[in-house]
Amino acid sequence: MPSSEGWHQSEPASKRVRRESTPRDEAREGTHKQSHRRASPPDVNKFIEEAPDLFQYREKRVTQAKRAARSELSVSKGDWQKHHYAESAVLSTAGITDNVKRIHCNDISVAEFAEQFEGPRIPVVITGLTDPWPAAATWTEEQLLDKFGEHKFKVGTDDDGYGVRLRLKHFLAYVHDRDHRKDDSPLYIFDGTFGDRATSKALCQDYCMPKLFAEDLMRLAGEHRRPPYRWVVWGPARSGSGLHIDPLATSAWNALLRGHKRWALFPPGTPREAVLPKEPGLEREAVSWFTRMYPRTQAPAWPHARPLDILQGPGETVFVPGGWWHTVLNLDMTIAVTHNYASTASFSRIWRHTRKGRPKMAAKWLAALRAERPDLAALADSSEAHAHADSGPSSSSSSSSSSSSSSSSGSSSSSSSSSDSDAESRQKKTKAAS
Ligand SMILES: O=C(O)CCC(=O)C(=O)O
Repeated sequence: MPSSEGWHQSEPASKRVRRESTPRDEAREGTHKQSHRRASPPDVNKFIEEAPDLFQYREKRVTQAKRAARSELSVSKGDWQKHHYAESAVLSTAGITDNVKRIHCNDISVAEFAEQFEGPRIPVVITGLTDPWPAAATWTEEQLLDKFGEHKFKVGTDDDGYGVRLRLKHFLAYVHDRDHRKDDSPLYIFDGTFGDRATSKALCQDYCMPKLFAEDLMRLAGEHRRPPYRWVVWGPARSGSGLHIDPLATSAWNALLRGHKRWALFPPGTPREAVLPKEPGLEREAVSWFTRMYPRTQAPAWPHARPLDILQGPGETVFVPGGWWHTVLNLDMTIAVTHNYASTASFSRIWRHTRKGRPKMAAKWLAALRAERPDLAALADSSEAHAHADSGPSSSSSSSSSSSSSSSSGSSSSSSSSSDSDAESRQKKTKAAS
């Protein structure tokens, strides 16, 4: 990816799409005026083709995608709207206090970030990272439609594990359609292949790897061998990602260009059955989780760590350390990009999970590390030696569980129990990206 040097915002921030400001936004506007300026809403007609034959064609494609992505829901019986979440208060952030620290990217060095956040695994929101990206100006619905309208992005996974894809022009028409707009948990573009496909890989030129995350050790395993690691995540209000832990104990950064996301995060070690009890819908749908589960975590008698709450605005990047449970609800139309990565600070834990979950890839990775990072190869060797000497159960499997990145529209399986293997979650995430 190109470096950020020499990049300019080619469109005024005032053109950016956003919902009405909340008091929290106004407060932030004081410090990040440029990325929080009010913008006029998009011209909905641009996305909706009114010609009846085109309307029918689009409806057919959308219905096919819905049926494939959520076969348990009947489109014709209205199952997509049966919970009436569109009329509920689930998008209200009244009473939610964002309790995660903000740092500006220019105020912290890579070494300080590793010491203060990556090593101790502390979530943080970074501001300013996306300011120099072309995407800060060009990832508007209108411009994405112009450039990528014909490209089929992934909006879900079917029952056989294959990606369900929809042209962006159809997806955006779906998002703005007055009937589909009431879907409980709408379709969500959650696409891990955009960087590999001829008609979407230009998106990679629109942002750069932030210096804080640039180490990205898994790239040493080779672009085609490493697990899926980058996703564009674009979706409307009430779409989102069900509660999960990211695979192989990797950390993630999630940069939001447009719209607002609500996050809840639980620290490593939080028992799965506490935060994700076996109740229909909770696993897949962020909107159900926030409606039914979140209030329980606020009750005085809640016996576990309470979630960290983040209300992420445009221009903010959330750092999710490995092993943290997290779920995300889109509060309005959001346009974001997310990467998973491994760094020196988290290497030992990620190595243990990778060796166990992806042994072939681990071998190639280790060979590359021997050449490029002998210090880390030595760490891997010593953990290997410990693993052989250890006759008891593997300590790595209990330290955290892993799962696919999961969209609430079911673009991949949503989460795993602490007994799930990384191999299984890796498989889910790989399929999700197909
Ligand atoms: O929907 C989102 O933005 C969150 C994505 C996410 O949680 C993940 O990729 O692990």
